[in-house]
Amino acid sequence: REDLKGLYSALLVPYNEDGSVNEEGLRKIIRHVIDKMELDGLYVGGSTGENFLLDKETKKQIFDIAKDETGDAVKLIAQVGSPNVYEAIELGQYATELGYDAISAVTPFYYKFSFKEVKQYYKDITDAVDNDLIVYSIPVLTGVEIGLDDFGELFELDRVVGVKFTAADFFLLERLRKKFPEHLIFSGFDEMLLPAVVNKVDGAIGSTYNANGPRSKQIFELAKEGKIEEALEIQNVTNDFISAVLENGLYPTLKYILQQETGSEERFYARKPMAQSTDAQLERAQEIYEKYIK
Ligand code: NGF
Repeated sequence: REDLKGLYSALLVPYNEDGSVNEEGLRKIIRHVIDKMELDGLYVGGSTGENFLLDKETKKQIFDIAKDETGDAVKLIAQVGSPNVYEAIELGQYATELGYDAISAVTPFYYKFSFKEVKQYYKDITDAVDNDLIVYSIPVLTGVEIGLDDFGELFELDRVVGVKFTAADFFLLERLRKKFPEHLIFSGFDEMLLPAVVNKVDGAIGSTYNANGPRSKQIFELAKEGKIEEALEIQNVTNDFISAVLENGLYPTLKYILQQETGSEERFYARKPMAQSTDAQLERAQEIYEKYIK
């Protein structure tokens, strides 16, 4: 799947105060990512979209809006995973019918599933959905660690074409790349984009690319060309930005910046039980916006 390579927005979703999707705001964010950030694709239904706080119908609504606004302009990957495998299958079929280029599924979490159970989960999804699948591994949030040999077993499943690797384990990343040159590896931590590209990942999916797209693209391209010093300089500035964002609160800060960048009057709310931004956070977000993005 050469066609899936590239830089993806982990799509941020703005909500209304009552928890419903702010459709107009979401469409504006999608336009911003495609037209101004010029990214290669959208990863819809991930952590950054607060997906795991949503009911099934709202997840479908977001898949609908993203496809409708995007058309065929960029690649679309639908994150459909859930410990409720029946829902994952239904969402995978739904997104596939809509025309999504691939699906992705987070490792099942909450219960301490054995690897055998995790593998069966991916087999059940890929048997039932006529689309390629990217495993979403994010141990920092799920607590589920997958080792080199286990990745090998998952990659043997028909239609498992790669992994979204959100971890700081560069030893494992290097081993994965060497052992599975044919599978897609997407890096998940934006602050580690440069070392990930040095390790020859095929692309990256991240929250901050929604706002910091141009620098991220430069890092990606320069590193691929072997211009490491130049790429590092941009990663340094990028990481000043990301440090400030993380210190002030990841989603509140990105929501504020995207509200400004898209010229949306309506505030971009979080979905409960995520807390809403405080005035102090909004003030600091404005400073970060002016310093690094505007
Ligand atoms: O937010 C997290 C949690 N990770 C994202 C990204 O891997 C999540 C990452 O961009 C994602 O792709 C998704 O929405 O599913 C970070 O926000 C960023 O590197 C700042 O730490 O770890």
